[in-house]
Amino acid sequence: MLTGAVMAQPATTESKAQHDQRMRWWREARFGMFIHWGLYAVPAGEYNGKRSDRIGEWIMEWANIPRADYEKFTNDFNPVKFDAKEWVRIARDAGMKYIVITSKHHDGFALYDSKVSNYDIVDATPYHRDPIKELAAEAKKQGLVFCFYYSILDWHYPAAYVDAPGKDPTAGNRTTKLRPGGKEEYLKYMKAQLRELVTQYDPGVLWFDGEWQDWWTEEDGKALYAYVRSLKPGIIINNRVGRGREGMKGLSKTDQTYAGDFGTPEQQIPPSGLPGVDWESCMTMNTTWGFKFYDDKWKSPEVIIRNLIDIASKGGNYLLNVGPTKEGLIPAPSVERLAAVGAWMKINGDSIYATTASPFSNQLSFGRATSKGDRIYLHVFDWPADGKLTVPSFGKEIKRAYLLIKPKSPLKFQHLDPAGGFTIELPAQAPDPIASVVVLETK
Ligand code: JFZ
Repeated sequence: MLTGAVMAQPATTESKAQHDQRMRWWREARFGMFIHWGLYAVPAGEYNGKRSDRIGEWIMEWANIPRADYEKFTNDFNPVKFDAKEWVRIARDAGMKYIVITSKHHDGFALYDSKVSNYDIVDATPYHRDPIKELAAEAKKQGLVFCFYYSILDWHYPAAYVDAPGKDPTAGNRTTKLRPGGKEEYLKYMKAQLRELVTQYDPGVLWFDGEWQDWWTEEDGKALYAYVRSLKPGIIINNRVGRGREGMKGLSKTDQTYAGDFGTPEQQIPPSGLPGVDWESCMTMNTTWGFKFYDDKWKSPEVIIRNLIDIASKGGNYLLNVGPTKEGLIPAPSVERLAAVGAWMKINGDSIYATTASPFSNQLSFGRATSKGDRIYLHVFDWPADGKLTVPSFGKEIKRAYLLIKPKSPLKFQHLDPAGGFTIELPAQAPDPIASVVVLETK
């Protein structure tokens, strides 16, 4: 065995330096946009008058819709208002550095022009255009990394069927079975689609999902990981390619090495940082990934911004979702919230991008912290009423302290003996009610 080799992906040999180099842009980016867009935007959470608390892109499952009926949504998927330039602008202005879009979700419908299927936006819908081609080009143009989500679970593939009480055999379901010989056939199909995706659109990440099938093994995951890397050696692949993921917590188990470059907590943030482990929390802004017209349980900008900070302080990335409509629009409440995050990031982005986790051994009582070089960024959520911020010791001395928005005005600070912490004197008013950043330059 090579010393220093990264063993997370036994299918490839890569030194630690090579691995760090491949992960570099992703680690520095910290913030990306998830886009769940597909045929499920047509029913938008309602089928035959039935609504649900469940997620919109699972409607084929919870409304028990047979394949032949679900296919009819293609007739009404005509996103004439889709504007690649505008979508990328919304992401970029939010401070996001990459975009991950559903190339194919569990429903099996391809959002790009696939030559190995007719069940795609170009062949099967009145739109007859490939929005992915425009989005990939526009992302590149505006300096964002373009990436794909791809579901291993496929409710539309002919060899797949559902075997569950009360369920139509061709409807959606949490798990499917494959007819004899179906797995080999389906593997060929997936590889053909993945080849199209990687060679035609040059994605920075492949974000797999739907791996929790009985017929999908860790060996399959390792092989698929190696296949995608063979198409583009520098690509980054999430841990849902294999079977290592521990439920919604999303990080890989440690009993053996599992395929994948990063863990995928879903709708949650790990309680603490995980030194040496790359991870990305994906979250919705309301309660669904795919568009539901009646879901108005929106997170506030405060919650979203503090989630971004909390995640960065633990060394992770934040993949924040939008679910565009069948017309091709990102819902207005999402656009508004992203603009609020962008306004905060424009001023405070230095405290997020290319940072690493908090240097403090415990979570700070007043907020969070990140590090970069000889700087520590303190994110103050609760501004001290007496103007004195108490900062625990972190094993280094402070050289200078200032507000990120006022780098030329030093803040006074005192050393606290014998505990080794500091107090920093702050102005009476918080510069930002959501999170104000204090920079500590250390010796
Ligand atoms: C998955 C998808 O099912 C979901 O539609 C969305 O794309 C999200 C980002 O990823 O979410 C899951 C993952 C696992 C389970 C349920 C939903 N699970 O194991 O029950």
